[in-house]
Amino acid sequence: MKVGLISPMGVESFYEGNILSDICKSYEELIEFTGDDLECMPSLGLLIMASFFPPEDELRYIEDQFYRTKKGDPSYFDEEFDLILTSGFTLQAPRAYEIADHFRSKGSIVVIGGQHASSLPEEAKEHADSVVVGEGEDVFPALLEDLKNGCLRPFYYSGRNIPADQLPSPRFDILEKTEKYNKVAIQATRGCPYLCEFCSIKAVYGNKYRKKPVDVVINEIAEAKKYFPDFHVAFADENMMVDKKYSKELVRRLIPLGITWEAYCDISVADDDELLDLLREANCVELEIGIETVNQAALDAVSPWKAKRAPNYKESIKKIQDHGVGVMGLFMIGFDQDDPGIFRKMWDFIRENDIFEADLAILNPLPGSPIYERLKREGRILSEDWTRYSWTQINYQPKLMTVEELKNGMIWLQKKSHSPEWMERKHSVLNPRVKRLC
Ligand code: B12
Ligand code: SF4
Repeated sequence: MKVGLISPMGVESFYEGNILSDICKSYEELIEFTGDDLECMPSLGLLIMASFFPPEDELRYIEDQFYRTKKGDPSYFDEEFDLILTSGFTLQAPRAYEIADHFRSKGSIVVIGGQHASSLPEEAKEHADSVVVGEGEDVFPALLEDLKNGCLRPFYYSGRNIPADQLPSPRFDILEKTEKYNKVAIQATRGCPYLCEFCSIKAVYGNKYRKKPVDVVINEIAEAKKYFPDFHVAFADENMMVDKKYSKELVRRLIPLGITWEAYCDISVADDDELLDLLREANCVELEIGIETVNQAALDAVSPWKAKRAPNYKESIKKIQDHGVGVMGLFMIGFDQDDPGIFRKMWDFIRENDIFEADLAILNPLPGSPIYERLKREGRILSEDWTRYSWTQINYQPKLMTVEELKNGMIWLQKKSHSPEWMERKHSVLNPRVKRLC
């Protein structure tokens, strides 16, 4: 069997209505504006599904964005496949559907899984022969068996969280053009014990926190390293440092690997001095931490756990950065408790705390999240065009400001956080302080 595993492209950074296109006029300008390159990494979900095929099957992993053309279809559209697997989060869904429709029309069987398909399986089914909801490892072997026997079912629902010591390792060996990736996703833990109203990961993973054996994670990193000339690990965990004992064991084992890496975690990482020392020693260059907002009333409403931690945000951020690890603060704006004063307050917080990097997002009601259900019930969803579902578009009716106020405030905030003065401060004061190692 010839199998195409196709990771669909997200959307371009420039298109009408997107706040970035109000600030920059080209991709090159955007890179100059942000001072950073856009992240590019292979789909871990597809690489894991690849591990279920027997050696006699021919597997071809295709990174859609590597084949994009200004006009017309990408060249791989001419190839023939018996089976197509595709995946993606919400922003990728429209492109995943185009790919699925194209290959179905040529007679391939198409299976879709991933974050968006797990959140809206009926929608995904319109473009696929079969949809996998939740953790693929749980049902994919049965799906392949059914396919062989000619009785593929329309939906496969994963009914459980697979114990982490039973998870197969991704097939990095099937990747092509690995020099084009600037990061590699590795997963050590799954799930998150908390519940934030805007988060959609429960649609796939539930909230049972699971940890892969440390040996397995280290082996996966060593295996992946063989294939990437430029190797930097971005852990794909929702919330990596929840279990401090496990984290310390893992981070200690990363030290001799001599790699650079980053991870998503919550602010409680600051509670453990020993862990912070290890992070620095293990070349952790950045921790992406969901701080969300400086508006305590908003946090109280959307994230009770984070609301309790908020009074200590300041000292926690300082402690992490004093250990030489940069904090990328993940922020969201547009909560029901946010009025037009929020933009100035956010900027003051970022500046006063010298946050190494600020990821400023417009609140987005992602399918699969509780906030999507609530705003839908309240009739406040303005668009379900999934190509708009990045942080740069407004897709719902805000409560204490107009859509225009939210948009203009975000543009102001983006300009502030990328201003030459702030960039200068980052280079002269922050960079040396966090000793960014990559
Ligand atoms: C790595 C990552 C990225 C990478 C993407 C890499 C890639 N090619 O996939 C990059 C950095 C590019 C990225 C970008 C963004 N991301 Co992101 N990202 C992640 C992250 C941290 C890890 C994804 C991952 O590898 N998970 C591990 C794998 C194993 O899980 P999985 O893909 O869900 O796969 C499992 C199942 O879904 C299923 N499965 C998946 N695919 C398939 C396919 C088949 C055929 C089958 C059978 C099963 C199956 O089985 C797998 C194993 O159980 C997640 C958070 C998370 N932990 O999931 C966010 C996440 C996916 N990202 C998210 C978002 C919002 C974004 C952005 C839109 C952020 C932004 N605001 O700009 C941007 C998009 C930019 C763009 N223009 O495209 C959201 C998506 C929510 C949603 N519903 O859309 C997530 C869930 C984070 C969150 N908590 O909100 N992201
Ligand atoms: S936003 Fe982060 S802390 Fe909140 S539920 Fe999602 S993964 Fe957990």
